[in-house]
Amino acid sequence: MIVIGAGFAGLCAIHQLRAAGFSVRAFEAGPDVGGTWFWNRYPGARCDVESADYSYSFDPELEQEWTWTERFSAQPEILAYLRHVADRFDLRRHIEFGTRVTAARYDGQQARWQVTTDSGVQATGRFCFLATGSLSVPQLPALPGLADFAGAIHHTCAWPAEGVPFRGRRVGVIGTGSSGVQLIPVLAEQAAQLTAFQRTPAFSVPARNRRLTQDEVRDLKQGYRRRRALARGSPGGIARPPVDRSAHADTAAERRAHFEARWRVGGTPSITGAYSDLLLDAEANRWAADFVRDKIRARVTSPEVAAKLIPSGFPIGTKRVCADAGYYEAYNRPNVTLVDLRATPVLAATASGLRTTAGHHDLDVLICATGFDAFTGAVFAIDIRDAAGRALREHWAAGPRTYLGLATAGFPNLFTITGPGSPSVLTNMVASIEQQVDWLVGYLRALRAGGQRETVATETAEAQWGARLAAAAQRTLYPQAASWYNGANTPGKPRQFMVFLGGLANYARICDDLARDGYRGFRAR
Ligand code: NA7
Repeated sequence: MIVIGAGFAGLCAIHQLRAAGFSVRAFEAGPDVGGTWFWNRYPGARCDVESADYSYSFDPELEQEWTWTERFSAQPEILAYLRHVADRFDLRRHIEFGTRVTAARYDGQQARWQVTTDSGVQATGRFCFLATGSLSVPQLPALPGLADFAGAIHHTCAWPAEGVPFRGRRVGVIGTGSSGVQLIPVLAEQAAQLTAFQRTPAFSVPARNRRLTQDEVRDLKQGYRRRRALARGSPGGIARPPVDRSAHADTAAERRAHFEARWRVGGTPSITGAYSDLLLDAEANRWAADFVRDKIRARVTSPEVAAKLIPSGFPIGTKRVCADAGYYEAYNRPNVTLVDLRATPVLAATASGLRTTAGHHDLDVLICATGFDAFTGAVFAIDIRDAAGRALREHWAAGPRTYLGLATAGFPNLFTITGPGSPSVLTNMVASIEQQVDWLVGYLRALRAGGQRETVATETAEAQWGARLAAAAQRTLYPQAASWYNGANTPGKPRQFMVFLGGLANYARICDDLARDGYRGFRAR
Protein backbone atom coordinates (compact mmCIF):
# COMPACT_ATOMS: atom_id res chain seq x y z
CA MET A 1 0.00 0.00 0.00
CA ILE A 2 1.23 3.47 -0.82
CA VAL A 3 -0.09 6.23 1.40
CA ILE A 4 0.59 9.84 0.43
CA GLY A 5 0.38 12.25 3.35
CA ALA A 6 0.82 11.82 7.10
CA GLY A 7 -1.85 14.06 8.60
CA PHE A 8 -4.98 12.74 10.31
CA ALA A 9 -5.97 10.74 7.20
CA GLY A 10 -2.54 9.29 6.39
CA LEU A 11 -1.81 8.21 9.97
CA CYS A 12 -5.22 6.58 10.27
CA ALA A 13 -4.71 4.76 6.95
CA ILE A 14 -1.25 3.52 7.91
CA HIS A 15 -2.51 2.24 11.24
CA GLN A 16 -5.62 0.51 9.94
CA LEU A 17 -3.99 -0.98 6.83
CA ARG A 18 -1.17 -2.39 8.90
CA ALA A 19 -3.64 -3.81 11.42
CA ALA A 20 -5.35 -5.59 8.53
CA GLY A 21 -2.05 -7.21 7.59
CA PHE A 22 -1.08 -5.06 4.60
CA SER A 23 2.41 -3.68 4.21
CA VAL A 24 2.50 0.09 3.98
CA ARG A 25 4.91 2.66 2.65
CA ALA A 26 3.99 6.30 3.23
CA PHE A 27 5.42 9.58 1.95
CA GLU A 28 5.09 12.96 3.63
CA ALA A 29 6.35 16.23 2.16
CA GLY A 30 6.81 17.80 5.58
CA PRO A 31 9.56 16.94 8.05
CA ASP A 32 7.06 15.53 10.55
CA VAL A 33 3.54 14.16 10.86
CA GLY A 34 0.56 16.49 11.22
CA GLY A 35 -0.43 17.69 7.74
CA THR A 36 -2.74 20.67 8.15
CA TRP A 37 -1.82 20.85 11.82
CA PHE A 38 1.87 20.86 11.04
CA TRP A 39 1.71 23.72 8.54
CA ASN A 40 -1.03 26.03 9.85
CA ARG A 41 0.84 27.20 12.93
CA TYR A 42 -0.05 30.88 12.81
CA PRO A 43 -0.86 32.50 16.16
CA GLY A 44 -4.47 31.79 17.09
CA ALA A 45 -4.80 28.64 14.92
CA ARG A 46 -7.43 26.47 16.52
CA CYS A 47 -9.88 23.77 15.49
CA ASP A 48 -13.53 24.74 15.10
CA VAL A 49 -14.72 21.25 16.07
CA GLU A 50 -14.75 20.44 19.78
CA SER A 51 -11.71 18.53 21.03
CA ALA A 52 -13.91 15.76 22.40
CA ASP A 53 -15.01 14.89 18.86
CA TYR A 54 -11.87 15.85 16.95
CA SER A 55 -9.78 12.80 17.79
CA TYR A 56 -9.40 9.18 16.73
CA SER A 57 -11.83 6.61 18.06
CA PHE A 58 -9.90 3.53 16.96
CA ASP A 59 -8.16 2.81 20.24
CA PRO A 60 -9.91 3.09 23.63
CA GLU A 61 -6.56 3.21 25.45
CA LEU A 62 -5.48 6.19 23.38
CA GLU A 63 -8.71 7.93 24.36
CA GLN A 64 -7.99 7.34 28.02
CA GLU A 65 -4.35 8.35 28.06
CA TRP A 66 -4.69 11.56 26.05
CA THR A 67 -6.11 14.58 27.88
CA TRP A 68 -7.53 17.49 25.92
CA THR A 69 -7.14 20.70 27.86
CA GLU A 70 -9.49 23.07 26.01
CA ARG A 71 -12.96 22.97 24.50
CA PHE A 72 -11.48 23.74 21.08
CA SER A 73 -7.90 22.58 20.74
CA ALA A 74 -5.20 24.93 19.58
CA GLN A 75 -2.80 23.89 16.83
CA PRO A 76 0.13 22.99 19.13
CA GLU A 77 -2.01 20.56 21.13
CA ILE A 78 -3.43 18.85 18.03
CA LEU A 79 0.04 18.53 16.56
CA ALA A 80 1.31 17.09 19.86
CA TYR A 81 -1.57 14.58 19.75
CA LEU A 82 -0.69 13.46 16.22
CA ARG A 83 2.98 13.13 17.19
CA HIS A 84 1.92 11.06 20.17
CA VAL A 85 -0.23 8.83 17.95
CA ALA A 86 2.65 8.36 15.50
CA ASP A 87 5.02 7.36 18.32
CA ARG A 88 2.58 5.31 20.36
CA PHE A 89 1.58 3.15 17.39
CA ASP A 90 5.05 3.12 15.88
CA LEU A 91 3.82 4.64 12.62
CA ARG A 92 6.92 6.66 11.78
CA ARG A 93 8.85 3.66 10.55
CA HIS A 94 6.47 3.46 7.59
CA ILE A 95 6.86 7.13 6.62
CA GLU A 96 9.50 8.78 4.48
CA PHE A 97 9.50 12.41 5.61
CA GLY A 98 10.62 15.39 3.56
CA THR A 99 9.61 13.44 0.48
CA ARG A 100 7.05 14.86 -1.90
CA VAL A 101 5.36 12.53 -4.36
CA THR A 102 5.50 14.20 -7.76
CA ALA A 103 4.00 11.54 -10.03
CA ALA A 104 2.01 8.33 -9.87
CA ARG A 105 1.46 6.03 -12.82
CA TYR A 106 -0.70 2.93 -12.92
CA ASP A 107 0.80 -0.20 -14.42
CA GLY A 108 -2.13 -2.21 -15.78
CA GLN A 109 -0.09 -5.36 -16.40
CA GLN A 110 1.15 -5.59 -12.85
CA ALA A 111 -1.92 -3.94 -11.34
CA ARG A 112 0.35 -1.67 -9.34
CA TRP A 113 0.93 2.03 -8.82
CA GLN A 114 4.42 3.38 -9.38
CA VAL A 115 5.16 6.60 -7.58
CA THR A 116 8.03 9.02 -8.12
CA THR A 117 9.21 11.46 -5.47
CA ASP A 118 11.21 14.68 -5.50
CA SER A 119 14.05 12.92 -3.73
CA GLY A 120 14.38 10.45 -6.58
CA VAL A 121 12.88 7.58 -4.60
CA GLN A 122 10.59 5.32 -6.63
CA ALA A 123 8.12 2.97 -5.06
CA THR A 124 5.37 0.64 -6.16
CA GLY A 125 2.27 -0.53 -4.38
CA ARG A 126 -0.87 -2.43 -5.25
CA PHE A 127 -3.08 0.38 -3.97
CA CYS A 128 -2.45 4.09 -3.62
CA PHE A 129 -4.18 6.27 -1.01
CA LEU A 130 -4.25 10.03 -1.48
CA ALA A 131 -4.32 11.34 2.08
CA THR A 132 -3.23 14.71 0.80
CA GLY A 133 -5.81 16.89 2.55
CA SER A 134 -8.64 19.09 1.35
CA LEU A 135 -6.87 22.34 2.13
CA SER A 136 -3.16 21.88 1.64
CA VAL A 137 -2.18 23.90 -1.42
CA PRO A 138 -2.08 27.59 -0.45
CA GLN A 139 -3.18 30.41 -2.69
CA LEU A 140 -1.33 33.69 -2.84
CA PRO A 141 -3.02 36.79 -4.21
CA ALA A 142 -1.96 37.62 -7.76
CA LEU A 143 -0.80 41.12 -6.88
CA PRO A 144 1.43 43.04 -9.24
CA GLY A 145 4.69 44.00 -7.55
CA LEU A 146 4.50 41.36 -4.81
CA ALA A 147 8.06 40.32 -5.55
CA ASP A 148 9.19 43.92 -4.89
CA PHE A 149 7.87 44.00 -1.32
CA ALA A 150 10.94 44.43 0.88
CA GLY A 151 9.35 43.11 4.09
CA ALA A 152 8.51 39.54 5.04
CA ILE A 153 5.57 37.74 3.40
CA HIS A 154 3.96 34.71 5.01
CA HIS A 155 0.96 32.57 4.16
CA THR A 156 -0.92 31.34 7.23
CA CYS A 157 -0.36 27.74 6.13
CA ALA A 158 3.39 28.03 5.65
CA TRP A 159 4.19 29.61 8.96
CA PRO A 160 7.84 29.55 10.06
CA ALA A 161 8.38 27.12 12.95
CA GLU A 162 10.40 29.74 14.80
CA GLY A 163 7.48 32.20 14.64
CA VAL A 164 7.29 35.72 13.26
CA PRO A 165 8.15 38.78 15.37
CA PHE A 166 5.34 41.33 15.31
CA ARG A 167 6.10 43.66 18.21
CA GLY A 168 6.60 47.22 17.04
CA ARG A 169 5.86 46.29 13.44
CA ARG A 170 3.33 47.42 10.88
CA VAL A 171 1.52 44.30 9.75
CA GLY A 172 -0.93 43.77 6.90
CA VAL A 173 -3.28 40.77 6.72
CA ILE A 174 -5.01 39.97 3.43
CA GLY A 175 -8.02 37.69 3.87
CA THR A 176 -10.73 37.46 6.50
CA GLY A 177 -11.83 33.82 6.35
CA SER A 178 -11.34 31.45 9.29
CA SER A 179 -7.55 31.91 9.34
CA GLY A 180 -7.63 35.71 9.17
CA VAL A 181 -10.40 35.88 11.77
CA GLN A 182 -8.36 33.75 14.19
CA LEU A 183 -5.10 35.56 13.54
CA ILE A 184 -6.23 39.20 13.55
CA PRO A 185 -7.17 39.55 17.26
CA VAL A 186 -3.88 37.93 18.33
CA LEU A 187 -1.79 40.15 16.06
CA ALA A 188 -3.76 43.21 17.12
CA GLU A 189 -2.30 42.82 20.61
CA GLN A 190 1.26 42.55 19.34
CA ALA A 191 1.68 44.69 16.25
CA ALA A 192 2.31 48.41 16.36
CA GLN A 193 -0.17 48.81 13.53
CA LEU A 194 -2.39 46.16 11.98
CA THR A 195 -4.20 46.65 8.69
CA ALA A 196 -6.75 44.03 7.65
CA PHE A 197 -7.49 43.92 3.93
CA GLN A 198 -10.96 42.47 3.54
CA ARG A 199 -12.54 41.40 0.27
CA THR A 200 -15.61 39.56 1.59
CA PRO A 201 -16.72 39.97 5.20
CA ALA A 202 -17.33 36.60 6.83
CA PHE A 203 -20.00 35.73 9.35
CA SER A 204 -18.22 35.00 12.60
CA VAL A 205 -19.65 33.79 15.89
CA PRO A 206 -17.88 33.57 19.25
CA ALA A 207 -16.06 30.27 19.74
CA ARG A 208 -16.29 30.62 23.53
CA ASN A 209 -13.27 28.48 23.91
CA ARG A 210 -12.21 27.71 27.48
CA ARG A 211 -10.19 25.27 29.48
CA LEU A 212 -11.96 21.99 30.22
CA THR A 213 -12.54 21.36 33.92
CA GLN A 214 -11.31 18.18 35.58
CA ASP A 215 -14.90 16.99 35.83
CA GLU A 216 -15.46 17.56 32.12
CA VAL A 217 -12.30 15.65 31.26
CA ARG A 218 -13.40 12.78 33.50
CA ASP A 219 -16.88 12.71 31.97
CA LEU A 220 -15.41 12.86 28.50
CA LYS A 221 -13.14 9.90 29.15
CA GLN A 222 -15.92 7.88 30.73
CA GLY A 223 -18.34 8.65 27.93
CA TYR A 224 -16.25 8.10 24.83
CA ARG A 225 -18.07 4.99 23.59
CA ARG A 226 -21.48 6.63 23.78
CA ARG A 227 -20.08 9.82 22.32
CA ARG A 228 -18.51 8.07 19.32
CA ALA A 229 -21.72 6.16 18.60
CA LEU A 230 -23.68 9.43 18.67
CA ALA A 231 -21.12 11.08 16.39
CA ARG A 232 -21.21 8.23 13.90
CA GLY A 233 -24.99 8.40 13.78
CA SER A 234 -25.09 12.15 13.19
CA PRO A 235 -24.94 14.17 9.97
CA GLY A 236 -21.89 16.16 11.08
CA GLY A 237 -19.87 13.46 12.81
CA ILE A 238 -20.20 15.25 16.13
CA ALA A 239 -21.81 13.96 19.29
CA ARG A 240 -24.61 16.47 19.34
CA PRO A 241 -28.11 15.43 18.34
CA PRO A 242 -29.18 17.32 15.20
CA VAL A 243 -31.91 19.91 15.71
CA ASP A 244 -35.15 18.75 14.15
CA ARG A 245 -37.19 21.95 14.35
CA SER A 246 -37.97 24.38 11.56
CA ALA A 247 -37.32 28.05 12.19
CA HIS A 248 -40.87 28.64 10.93
CA ALA A 249 -42.23 26.71 13.93
CA ASP A 250 -41.22 29.52 16.31
CA THR A 251 -42.38 33.10 16.66
CA ALA A 252 -39.88 35.90 16.06
CA ALA A 253 -39.46 36.35 19.83
CA GLU A 254 -38.93 32.60 20.35
CA ARG A 255 -36.36 32.50 17.57
CA ARG A 256 -34.51 35.43 19.04
CA ALA A 257 -34.41 33.73 22.46
CA HIS A 258 -33.26 30.49 20.87
CA PHE A 259 -30.50 32.19 18.88
CA GLU A 260 -29.44 34.11 22.01
CA ALA A 261 -29.18 30.89 24.04
CA ARG A 262 -27.05 29.26 21.37
CA TRP A 263 -24.96 32.41 20.91
CA ARG A 264 -24.02 32.15 24.58
CA VAL A 265 -22.85 28.56 24.03
CA GLY A 266 -20.78 29.57 20.99
CA GLY A 267 -19.07 27.52 18.32
CA THR A 268 -19.43 27.33 14.53
CA PRO A 269 -22.79 25.49 14.42
CA SER A 270 -24.35 27.58 17.19
CA ILE A 271 -26.39 29.76 14.85
CA THR A 272 -26.57 27.92 11.52
CA GLY A 273 -27.38 24.69 13.38
CA ALA A 274 -30.09 26.32 15.50
CA TYR A 275 -32.89 25.07 13.23
CA SER A 276 -33.12 22.30 10.68
CA ASP A 277 -33.92 24.53 7.71
CA LEU A 278 -31.46 27.40 7.99
CA LEU A 279 -29.43 26.18 5.04
CA LEU A 280 -32.48 25.15 3.04
CA ASP A 281 -34.88 28.04 3.32
CA ALA A 282 -33.94 31.59 2.31
CA GLU A 283 -36.27 33.31 4.75
CA ALA A 284 -35.16 31.20 7.71
CA ASN A 285 -31.56 31.84 6.71
CA ARG A 286 -32.19 35.59 6.69
CA TRP A 287 -33.46 35.44 10.27
CA ALA A 288 -30.22 33.79 11.37
CA ALA A 289 -28.06 36.14 9.29
CA ASP A 290 -29.83 39.22 10.65
CA PHE A 291 -29.31 37.99 14.19
CA VAL A 292 -25.56 37.74 13.59
CA ARG A 293 -25.49 41.08 11.76
CA ASP A 294 -27.05 42.75 14.82
CA LYS A 295 -24.42 41.13 17.00
CA ILE A 296 -21.63 42.47 14.77
CA ARG A 297 -23.08 45.99 15.06
CA ALA A 298 -23.15 45.60 18.83
CA ARG A 299 -19.54 44.37 18.97
CA VAL A 300 -17.99 47.15 16.89
CA THR A 301 -17.83 50.68 18.30
CA SER A 302 -17.63 52.59 15.02
CA PRO A 303 -20.82 52.29 12.92
CA GLU A 304 -18.76 52.93 9.76
CA VAL A 305 -16.36 50.08 10.53
CA ALA A 306 -19.28 47.83 11.53
CA ALA A 307 -20.98 48.54 8.21
CA LYS A 308 -17.88 47.31 6.36
CA LEU A 309 -17.80 44.15 8.49
CA ILE A 310 -21.42 43.19 7.91
CA PRO A 311 -21.61 40.30 5.43
CA SER A 312 -24.14 40.45 2.63
CA GLY A 313 -24.81 38.88 -0.73
CA PHE A 314 -24.69 35.25 0.36
CA PRO A 315 -26.72 33.20 2.86
CA ILE A 316 -25.11 32.67 6.26
CA GLY A 317 -23.35 29.30 6.41
CA THR A 318 -22.86 28.93 2.66
CA LYS A 319 -19.33 30.22 3.13
CA ARG A 320 -17.81 28.70 6.24
CA VAL A 321 -18.91 30.44 9.41
CA CYS A 322 -15.87 31.46 11.44
CA ALA A 323 -15.52 30.93 15.18
CA ASP A 324 -13.63 33.77 16.81
CA ALA A 325 -12.16 35.07 20.03
CA GLY A 326 -12.48 38.84 19.98
CA TYR A 327 -12.36 39.27 16.20
CA TYR A 328 -14.80 42.17 15.88
CA GLU A 329 -13.57 43.79 19.09
CA ALA A 330 -10.08 43.95 17.57
CA TYR A 331 -11.39 46.68 15.25
CA ASN A 332 -12.18 48.84 18.29
CA ARG A 333 -8.45 49.18 18.99
CA PRO A 334 -6.67 52.33 17.85
CA ASN A 335 -3.87 50.33 16.18
CA VAL A 336 -6.20 48.32 13.90
CA THR A 337 -7.48 49.52 10.52
CA LEU A 338 -9.93 47.78 8.22
CA VAL A 339 -9.56 48.28 4.48
CA ASP A 340 -12.59 47.31 2.41
CA LEU A 341 -11.08 46.01 -0.81
CA ARG A 342 -14.44 46.14 -2.58
CA ALA A 343 -14.57 49.90 -2.13
CA THR A 344 -10.83 50.50 -2.49
CA PRO A 345 -9.15 47.56 -4.28
CA VAL A 346 -5.44 46.88 -3.99
CA LEU A 347 -3.68 48.08 -7.10
CA ALA A 348 -0.23 46.72 -6.37
CA ALA A 349 2.34 45.78 -3.79
CA THR A 350 5.28 48.15 -3.50
CA ALA A 351 8.66 47.85 -1.80
CA SER A 352 7.14 49.33 1.36
CA GLY A 353 3.55 48.10 1.45
CA LEU A 354 0.30 47.92 -0.49
CA ARG A 355 -1.23 50.58 -2.69
CA THR A 356 -5.02 50.70 -2.94
CA THR A 357 -7.17 53.07 -4.95
CA ALA A 358 -7.43 55.17 -1.76
CA GLY A 359 -3.73 55.44 -0.91
CA HIS A 360 -0.64 53.62 0.32
CA HIS A 361 -0.36 51.42 3.41
CA ASP A 362 3.16 51.14 4.81
CA LEU A 363 3.90 47.61 5.99
CA ASP A 364 6.84 45.72 7.46
CA VAL A 365 5.16 42.30 7.28
CA LEU A 366 2.46 41.02 4.95
CA ILE A 367 0.39 37.98 5.93
CA CYS A 368 -1.68 36.21 3.30
CA ALA A 369 -4.63 34.47 4.94
CA THR A 370 -5.92 33.93 1.42
CA GLY A 371 -6.96 30.31 1.59
CA PHE A 372 -6.36 27.26 -0.53
CA ASP A 373 -6.85 25.61 -3.88
CA ALA A 374 -9.30 23.31 -2.15
CA PHE A 375 -9.89 19.60 -2.78
CA THR A 376 -8.23 19.25 -6.18
CA GLY A 377 -5.10 21.37 -5.58
CA ALA A 378 -3.17 18.66 -3.75
CA VAL A 379 -4.36 15.93 -6.13
CA PHE A 380 -3.27 17.88 -9.21
CA ALA A 381 0.08 18.65 -7.59
CA ILE A 382 0.86 15.00 -8.36
CA ASP A 383 1.01 13.99 -12.01
CA ILE A 384 -1.39 11.04 -11.73
CA ARG A 385 -1.81 8.94 -14.86
CA ASP A 386 -3.73 5.82 -15.76
CA ALA A 387 -2.27 2.82 -17.56
CA ALA A 388 -2.71 4.52 -20.95
CA GLY A 389 -0.94 7.66 -19.76
CA ARG A 390 -4.08 9.76 -19.44
CA ALA A 391 -3.83 12.34 -16.67
CA LEU A 392 -6.34 12.50 -13.82
CA ARG A 393 -6.24 16.26 -14.39
CA GLU A 394 -7.77 15.61 -17.84
CA HIS A 395 -10.44 13.30 -16.48
CA TRP A 396 -11.33 16.01 -13.95
CA ALA A 397 -10.95 18.93 -16.37
CA ALA A 398 -14.58 19.99 -15.93
CA GLY A 399 -14.47 19.37 -12.16
CA PRO A 400 -13.66 16.33 -10.03
CA ARG A 401 -15.59 13.15 -10.89
CA THR A 402 -15.63 10.48 -8.24
CA TYR A 403 -17.59 7.55 -6.97
CA LEU A 404 -18.42 8.24 -3.30
CA GLY A 405 -15.58 10.77 -3.23
CA LEU A 406 -13.35 7.71 -2.90
CA ALA A 407 -12.53 6.39 -6.35
CA THR A 408 -12.40 7.55 -9.96
CA ALA A 409 -13.43 5.65 -13.10
CA GLY A 410 -10.41 4.71 -15.21
CA PHE A 411 -8.00 4.96 -12.29
CA PRO A 412 -7.98 1.53 -10.62
CA ASN A 413 -6.70 0.97 -7.09
CA LEU A 414 -6.51 4.70 -6.37
CA PHE A 415 -8.43 6.09 -3.41
CA THR A 416 -8.93 9.62 -2.13
CA ILE A 417 -9.56 9.97 1.58
CA THR A 418 -12.10 12.74 2.28
CA GLY A 419 -11.75 13.55 -1.40
CA PRO A 420 -14.06 15.70 -3.52
CA GLY A 421 -17.54 14.22 -3.51
CA SER A 422 -17.44 12.93 0.05
CA PRO A 423 -18.94 14.61 3.15
CA SER A 424 -15.43 15.80 4.18
CA VAL A 425 -15.18 19.43 5.29
CA LEU A 426 -18.85 19.81 6.17
CA THR A 427 -18.43 17.14 8.82
CA ASN A 428 -15.94 16.49 11.59
CA MET A 429 -12.98 15.52 9.42
CA VAL A 430 -11.61 12.94 11.85
CA ALA A 431 -14.92 11.06 11.95
CA SER A 432 -15.12 11.17 8.14
CA ILE A 433 -11.55 9.96 7.79
CA GLU A 434 -12.14 7.01 10.10
CA GLN A 435 -15.36 6.04 8.35
CA GLN A 436 -13.71 6.09 4.92
CA VAL A 437 -10.52 4.34 5.97
CA ASP A 438 -12.44 1.61 7.80
CA TRP A 439 -14.73 1.07 4.84
CA LEU A 440 -11.82 0.91 2.39
CA VAL A 441 -9.88 -1.49 4.57
CA GLY A 442 -12.98 -3.68 4.69
CA TYR A 443 -13.13 -3.59 0.91
CA LEU A 444 -9.44 -4.46 0.54
CA ARG A 445 -9.89 -7.39 2.90
CA ALA A 446 -12.78 -8.61 0.74
CA LEU A 447 -10.69 -8.29 -2.41
CA ARG A 448 -7.81 -10.15 -0.78
CA ALA A 449 -10.14 -12.90 0.38
CA GLY A 450 -11.49 -13.20 -3.17
CA GLY A 451 -8.01 -13.30 -4.70
CA GLN A 452 -8.67 -10.07 -6.61
CA ARG A 453 -5.96 -7.52 -7.11
CA GLU A 454 -7.64 -4.72 -8.99
CA THR A 455 -10.77 -2.67 -8.54
CA VAL A 456 -12.10 0.33 -10.39
CA ALA A 457 -15.21 2.48 -10.12
CA THR A 458 -17.47 2.14 -13.14
CA GLU A 459 -18.33 5.14 -15.33
CA THR A 460 -21.98 4.64 -14.52
CA ALA A 461 -21.43 4.62 -10.76
CA GLU A 462 -19.28 7.72 -11.06
CA ALA A 463 -21.86 9.57 -13.15
CA GLN A 464 -24.70 8.60 -10.82
CA TRP A 465 -22.75 9.73 -7.77
CA GLY A 466 -21.98 13.05 -9.48
CA ALA A 467 -25.68 13.56 -10.18
CA ARG A 468 -26.58 12.68 -6.59
CA LEU A 469 -23.97 15.09 -5.26
CA ALA A 470 -25.25 17.93 -7.43
CA ALA A 471 -28.87 17.20 -6.53
CA ALA A 472 -28.06 17.24 -2.80
CA ALA A 473 -26.35 20.63 -3.20
CA GLN A 474 -29.23 22.04 -5.26
CA ARG A 475 -31.67 21.30 -2.46
CA THR A 476 -29.74 23.74 -0.25
CA LEU A 477 -28.68 27.38 -0.29
CA TYR A 478 -24.97 26.46 -0.60
CA PRO A 479 -24.67 27.01 -4.38
CA GLN A 480 -25.67 30.66 -3.88
CA ALA A 481 -22.24 31.57 -2.49
CA ALA A 482 -18.90 31.89 -4.21
CA SER A 483 -16.87 29.73 -1.88
CA TRP A 484 -14.03 27.26 -1.75
CA TYR A 485 -16.69 24.54 -1.44
CA ASN A 486 -17.49 25.11 -5.12
CA GLY A 487 -14.12 26.25 -6.44
CA ALA A 488 -15.10 29.89 -6.79
CA ASN A 489 -12.15 31.10 -4.71
CA THR A 490 -9.63 29.78 -7.24
CA PRO A 491 -9.34 31.71 -10.49
CA GLY A 492 -10.08 29.52 -13.53
CA LYS A 493 -11.42 26.57 -11.56
CA PRO A 494 -14.65 24.99 -12.83
CA ARG A 495 -17.59 25.69 -10.52
CA GLN A 496 -18.85 22.51 -8.96
CA PHE A 497 -20.05 21.80 -5.45
CA MET A 498 -17.43 19.39 -4.11
CA VAL A 499 -18.93 18.23 -0.82
CA PHE A 500 -21.60 15.54 -0.40
CA LEU A 501 -24.31 17.26 1.61
CA GLY A 502 -26.24 14.17 2.66
CA GLY A 503 -24.41 13.99 5.99
CA LEU A 504 -21.93 11.49 7.38
CA ALA A 505 -24.37 8.94 8.86
CA ASN A 506 -26.36 8.80 5.64
CA TYR A 507 -23.16 8.54 3.60
CA ALA A 508 -21.88 5.69 5.78
CA ARG A 509 -25.19 3.89 5.30
CA ILE A 510 -24.89 4.27 1.52
CA CYS A 511 -21.34 2.87 1.62
CA ASP A 512 -22.36 -0.04 3.85
CA ASP A 513 -25.39 -0.89 1.73
CA LEU A 514 -23.41 -1.12 -1.46
CA ALA A 515 -20.71 -3.15 0.31
CA ARG A 516 -23.42 -5.65 1.27
CA ASP A 517 -24.50 -5.59 -2.34
CA GLY A 518 -21.11 -6.90 -3.50
CA TYR A 519 -19.46 -3.46 -3.62
CA ARG A 520 -21.85 -2.27 -6.26
CA GLY A 521 -20.34 0.34 -8.56
CA PHE A 522 -16.87 -1.17 -8.52
CA ARG A 523 -15.55 -3.68 -11.04
CA ALA A 524 -12.94 -5.99 -9.55
CA ARG A 525 -10.76 -8.70 -11.00
P1 NA7 B 1 -10.65 30.98 3.27
O1 NA7 B 1 -11.80 30.65 4.12
O2 NA7 B 1 -10.67 30.56 1.85
O3 NA7 B 1 -10.46 32.56 3.37
C1 NA7 B 1 -9.58 33.25 2.52
C2 NA7 B 1 -9.79 34.71 2.67
O4 NA7 B 1 -8.87 35.39 1.82
C3 NA7 B 1 -11.18 35.16 2.24
O5 NA7 B 1 -11.55 36.25 3.03
C4 NA7 B 1 -10.93 35.58 0.79
O6 NA7 B 1 -11.86 36.49 0.30
C5 NA7 B 1 -9.58 36.24 0.93
N1 NA7 B 1 -8.85 36.31 -0.31
C6 NA7 B 1 -8.45 35.30 -1.10
N2 NA7 B 1 -7.78 35.77 -2.16
C7 NA7 B 1 -7.75 37.11 -2.04
C8 NA7 B 1 -7.20 38.16 -2.83
N3 NA7 B 1 -6.55 37.90 -3.96
N4 NA7 B 1 -7.36 39.42 -2.40
C9 NA7 B 1 -8.04 39.67 -1.26
N5 NA7 B 1 -8.57 38.73 -0.47
C10 NA7 B 1 -8.44 37.47 -0.86
O7 NA7 B 1 -9.29 30.40 3.88
P2 NA7 B 1 -8.89 30.25 5.41
O8 NA7 B 1 -7.48 29.84 5.47
O9 NA7 B 1 -9.29 31.44 6.18
O10 NA7 B 1 -9.81 29.08 5.93
C11 NA7 B 1 -9.84 27.84 5.24
C12 NA7 B 1 -10.50 26.81 6.07
O11 NA7 B 1 -9.60 26.33 7.06
C13 NA7 B 1 -11.66 27.22 6.89
O12 NA7 B 1 -12.85 27.32 6.21
C14 NA7 B 1 -11.73 26.16 7.95
O13 NA7 B 1 -12.32 25.01 7.42
C15 NA7 B 1 -10.31 25.89 8.20
P3 NA7 B 1 -13.16 35.94 -0.52
O14 NA7 B 1 -14.08 35.39 0.52
O15 NA7 B 1 -12.67 34.86 -1.46
O16 NA7 B 1 -13.66 37.13 -1.23
